[in-house]
Formats: sequence, C-alpha cells, structure tokens
Amino acid sequence: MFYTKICELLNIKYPIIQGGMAWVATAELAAAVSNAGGLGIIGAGNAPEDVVRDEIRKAKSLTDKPFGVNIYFMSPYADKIIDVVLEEKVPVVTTGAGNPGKYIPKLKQEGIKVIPVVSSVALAKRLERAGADALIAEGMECGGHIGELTTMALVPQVVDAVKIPVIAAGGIADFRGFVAALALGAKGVQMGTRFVCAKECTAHDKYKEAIIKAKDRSTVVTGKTTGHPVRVLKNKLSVMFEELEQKHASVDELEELGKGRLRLAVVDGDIDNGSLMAGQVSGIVDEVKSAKEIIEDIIINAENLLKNLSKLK
Ligand code: TUI
Repeated sequence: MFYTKICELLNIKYPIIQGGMAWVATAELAAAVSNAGGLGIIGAGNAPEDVVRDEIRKAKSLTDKPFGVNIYFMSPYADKIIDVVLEEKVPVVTTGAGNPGKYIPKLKQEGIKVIPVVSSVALAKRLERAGADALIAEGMECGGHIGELTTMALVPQVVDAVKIPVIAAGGIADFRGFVAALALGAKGVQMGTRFVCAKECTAHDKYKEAIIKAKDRSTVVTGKTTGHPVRVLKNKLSVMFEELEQKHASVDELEELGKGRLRLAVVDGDIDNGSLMAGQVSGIVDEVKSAKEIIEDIIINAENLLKNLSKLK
C-alpha cells in the first residue's frame, strides 16, 4: 500500500528513512532500520573519515539491505567522507547544513543516490537542477539545526516546485504524521527523534529518557543570534545559552559554549550540561521500541487510518 517512488529509488520496502543524526545514528541503528524495511542512515557529523569508514563496514556486517550516510557540510572532514562513501560504494547519501551541488555528479557517476536536506523552495529547485535524486524537506519542528518554515507549509511548496520525489521531515513520529506527510504530497518520511528512542540506538539511556519524559513545550531554539538556530530539550545548558544570548554575547563565545555538548549528552548521558537535540514531537515519543516495532506500528496503523478516513465525522 505504501510502496512509493522513494521505495523504488532506494530499493526499500517502506518509505521511512531514519535521520542521520551526529553521534546518535551509528551502524547499529542504521542496520536495524534497514533490516526493518526502512532506510537506515549513518550520521557522519564531525567524525573523521576513518571512524565513518569503520561504521560503514560495521553496518555492512549487520545488514544486507541498502543504507545511507549523512554528510554534514560544516564538518572539516566532509570532503574526505565523500571519498569514503565513493570507495565503500554506499548506496545512498543524504546531506545537511550545506549545498552538496558540486559533489552530485561524482556521486551519481558511481550509482550513489543523492538526497539533500532542504529548508526552502529556492534550494530545492537549485538542487534538482544540480541532479539530486530526491529531496528531504525538513520543517522547523525537527531537532538540531532548523530552518524557518514548518513542515506543513514547506512540504507542499517544495512538492509543487520540483519533479523529483520529496521526503517530509520534522514533526513526524507516528502513523498520523506519516499519513499527513503523504497527504502533503511527500513520497516518504524521515524521522529522527522517534529513532533516538529505538532499542538499537546506542545513544545513552538518559538521553532517551529525557525525550520520553518531554512534553509538547519541552523544546527551545537556541543560537538564533549566531545564525545557526538549534532545537534542543530545555535544560541547564539551554538556559545558559539563552542567558548569554540575552547579554548579546559574541558568536565566538556562544560557539565555545556549544563545543562538544552533543557528544556529552549522547555518549556520556549528561542531560544537564549536554546538548539534547530533539524535535517538537518528543511529547508523543513515550517508549523505547525496536526499529522494527516503530516501523511496523506506523505501517499497520496508517493502513487502518486510511481505510477509516472516509468514515470521518
Ligand atoms: O543538518 C541538519 N540538522 C542538524 S546537523 C547537526 S550536527 C551538529 N550540530 C551541532 C553540533 C555538532 C553537530 C544537528 N542538526 N539538518 C539538515 C539541514 N540542512 N537543515 C537545513 C539544511 C541546510 C542549510 C543550508 C541545507 C543546505 C544549506 O545550504 C546553504 C547554501 O545554500 O549553501
């Protein structure tokens, strides 16, 4: 029922893609999502190329299904990671925090599908012209770095502006968001926060618990004054950030405060002083489930929802 152009393009069973979250999206999570019929993604983040190569090889040992690597263009290693994905013949690359245009021909030549994240129609059109195979339209409900538009406003505008398939991201964590995304014209969804709370996700249990405890208004956006707004769960660090921003601290000072904070939360489980990147849907993520359960719950409930939609009162 949900076999879309995205399933065809990526050779996957369900059009559900896992966000390529730095530190969180390791080989274990990526392989579990791919084994469950979605597309798992290894998040390269700021990791050096050798670390990413090891993760790719680990994922290959854990699944025979397609998976991808997310390249974060603010990383100093981004160029080297492009070389690694080419060498390792990773089937799919998603990109974030920058324009992948100049790398697209090289990747496509090796048969690698390129799916950039966009948060505007202008960039979507530019990347379609540059040869992107599909796009992830990411609304500002998502965790981590955010754009300006909401998923509800962005997705249909991107869908109307391009011919390639669009994947919706931001604010999606269950079957209702999945069906809504398809109604907006998306051919698939990407979920980050929901997969942080997957059993196979190697993030610290305290990080997962913080998301499970979170409510509708638990996230805040810090870093607006630096030009790099980031959505996180409110904690001691986010308050320190807000206080510094109110005092008109310099970008350097704010960047210094942010250094190493994501690792501190994800790896060390320091939920007070770490950066707890998470989306607004944290309030509906209420338990840890396996990747297979997360995906199957969405597909089964979405099928039932669509069957019953005509009986709406
Ligand atoms: O990349 C994200 N979200 C992220 S990356 C991240 S990693 C990190 N952050 C802080 C410290 C350590 C690690 C956390 N969250 N989302 C994808 C995304 N990309 N959203 C928007 C964009 C984007 C922005 C500008 C894509 C392209 C772009 O191009 C500008 C241009 O035209 O060059």
